[in-house]
Amino acid sequence: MKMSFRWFGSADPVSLAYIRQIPGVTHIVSAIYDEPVGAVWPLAKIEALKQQIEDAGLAFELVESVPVHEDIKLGRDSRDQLIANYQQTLRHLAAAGVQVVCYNFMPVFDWTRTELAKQLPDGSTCLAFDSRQADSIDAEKGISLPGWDSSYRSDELQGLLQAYRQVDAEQLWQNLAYFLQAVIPVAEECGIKMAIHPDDPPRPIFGLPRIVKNRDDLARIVDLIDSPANGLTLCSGSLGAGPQNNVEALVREFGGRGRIHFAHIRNVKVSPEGDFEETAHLSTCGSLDIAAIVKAYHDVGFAGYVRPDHGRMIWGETGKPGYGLYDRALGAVYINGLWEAVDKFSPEQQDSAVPAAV
Ligand code: DNO
Ligand code: MN
Repeated sequence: MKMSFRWFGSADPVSLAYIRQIPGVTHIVSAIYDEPVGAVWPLAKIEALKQQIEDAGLAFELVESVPVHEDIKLGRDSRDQLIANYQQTLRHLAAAGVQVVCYNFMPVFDWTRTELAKQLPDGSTCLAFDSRQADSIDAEKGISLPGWDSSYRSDELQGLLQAYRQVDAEQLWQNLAYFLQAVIPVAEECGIKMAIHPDDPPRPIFGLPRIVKNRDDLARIVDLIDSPANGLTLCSGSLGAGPQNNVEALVREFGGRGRIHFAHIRNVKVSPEGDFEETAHLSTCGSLDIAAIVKAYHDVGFAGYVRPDHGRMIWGETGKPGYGLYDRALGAVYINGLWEAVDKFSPEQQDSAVPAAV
């Protein structure tokens, strides 16, 4: 298991120098943030990013995310050119030594929350989702939820929502298959592993379809193209917010098949309706048994990348909600601690510690 930490580039208030001080964090996961969605990421920019990360004593082998243009998800005519650009970006990333590319196929909205700073009893704040509040929003009358509606002008947003009226879940599946059929052979050729991130939360939202929500969806995706290059980012917090999902079982099934390339590990406290708040990573703080999840990764021989996903805001920290330094650092150290214990005291290690009989 290789421990990584997300870094949003030079504008990130969390510096590489600080990330380097977190014990056991060896890798940075980042992206090129100043290219428009759909453009080819220039090799020179990727190499400059890699250099900056390596100068800080860390490694750059994974990207989150190379965003998929809405025209690809919508199946518009322009998709072939956009897919060709995506392929070229993958070639450039591979040339710079990138191994894993995380992406998602969520229409219009990436992760969605109804609150970005919900107060927890200990005084920290976290990201939270209330399904009744989300469902009461009529997206076509305009959306005012925190955090994510800023990337579109309202006429653009309305245009997109209208276009998606023609795209139901089955059509979205067809469009994902079309994308993967073009992209996976290129990924195979240049040695990149693609890793789709699940929908967050794992349910349809604002009338838009979502197709990466549960075990059957993940199985359908990996079976679309049976290649190790067609893999998963298994996000415990996203999938775990679906009361139908058993994250430990998902790790065993898809990790056992060698199809998890990137593990996002975080905890959530979930209600039976699927409302949730993001808690500290510790198992006792949320609904997920993080120790059992880490053990499942160990049991399947997981050798891929992991990162603590979102964290709370603690100790007076301000900045990008979910992406402060302190709670994510605690998460990284906790996960590493679980891994060390599981690894050290696993039956295989015990066996190898016993001197061979003479
Ligand atoms: C949520 C986060 C997301 C994720 C993107 C991947 O769990 O991990 O921001 O990075 O959806 O494309
Ligand atoms: Mn995630």
